[in-house]
Amino acid sequence: MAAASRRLAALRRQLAAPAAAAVPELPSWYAQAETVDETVARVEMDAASWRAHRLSPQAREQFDRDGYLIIHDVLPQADFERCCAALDELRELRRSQGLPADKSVLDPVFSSSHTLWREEAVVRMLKAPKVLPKVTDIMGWNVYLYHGHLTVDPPFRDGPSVPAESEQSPFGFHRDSGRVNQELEVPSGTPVPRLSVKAAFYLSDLSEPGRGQTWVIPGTHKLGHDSPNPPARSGDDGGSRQPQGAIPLLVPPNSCAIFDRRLLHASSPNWSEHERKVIFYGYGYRWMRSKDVMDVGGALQGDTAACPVTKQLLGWTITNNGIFSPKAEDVPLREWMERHGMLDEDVGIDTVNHGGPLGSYIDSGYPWQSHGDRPHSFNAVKRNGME
Ligand SMILES: O=C(O)CCC(=O)C(=O)O
Ligand SMILES: [Fe+2]
Repeated sequence: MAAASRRLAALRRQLAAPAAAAVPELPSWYAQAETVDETVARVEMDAASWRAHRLSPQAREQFDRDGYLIIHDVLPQADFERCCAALDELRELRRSQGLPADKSVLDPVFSSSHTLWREEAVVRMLKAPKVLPKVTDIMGWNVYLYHGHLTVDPPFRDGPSVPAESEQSPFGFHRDSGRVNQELEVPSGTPVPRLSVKAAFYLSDLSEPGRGQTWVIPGTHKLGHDSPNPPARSGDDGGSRQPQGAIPLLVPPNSCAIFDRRLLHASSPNWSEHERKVIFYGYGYRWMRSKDVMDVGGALQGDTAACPVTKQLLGWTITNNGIFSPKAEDVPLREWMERHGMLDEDVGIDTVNHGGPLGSYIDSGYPWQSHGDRPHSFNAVKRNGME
């Protein structure tokens, strides 16, 4: 009883004199009163290379028609090897933690449960010079990594053994992003908006069938959102059991497939003696929520040495409002593109928030939002009648 009343008295004292509220420390980048010029000067990207790797008219036509594109020799050799080695290391870590040898390693890339993301080549891959210019030509500049995951699929446990196509179970064809496909208000029979594309970096050799290829059904990104998946075939004629039109992406190591998230696609079992290694980077609009654990994204965003475009791609923003109505400081990718003359109609809709009551309110309240001498020279570029 006495003990209980002592505890109660202690509790009362505590409530009467609460400890000073702990003010969380601001991440270091908040404190940087950096001008946009300074930010853009720190961007580590090569404009000539960017121009060379934009979406060609043929590639755009192919992407619009089929819903995907393949890029070969996508990473510089040294980065390719470093990414492979980093995945090997992660596989060893997971095995040492008890993941059975016949189970795939499936992890988010920017998670504190491993250190893959400490490999600079993995982070650099966010801005892969042959990929990012194509992503922005498809999506525009207001993008970030809403989804980054990896898979290391072990060789088939009983040795290589690819079942006859007519005996393979139908794979799990799907559109990405779950409820997005149900909850947007679009008329029956029309597709929902694209919202994101995925870049699959195939690090292992997937040029022979049965090695765990991604399968796609070309053109299905244009189907109505409520159209059912094409039915699996019976295989009775000795042919494939996959839906009509489905094909595997047969690609050599160091290839990338950029695909529209609405494209019906599926992973397939690895029946080969080769390990399959893939890193998937999903680029969505900055106002979309992240689909994966990104608990080290903040650490990288706070890294004052990091390339500002890398930070944007990891979700960096000056204010939350800037997620929806970005100012120049929120979107260094756009800023860099503008200064290198890349903001033409092919990169889509181009507006940033330069004022109005909310803009000025935010300006007055946040000293680190320095605009420098930047002239307000944004052009609103219209494309396909959209604004
Ligand atoms: O593993 C694969 O090949 C495809 C995975 C997938 O469906 C995805 O990343 O959206
Ligand atoms: Fe998927």
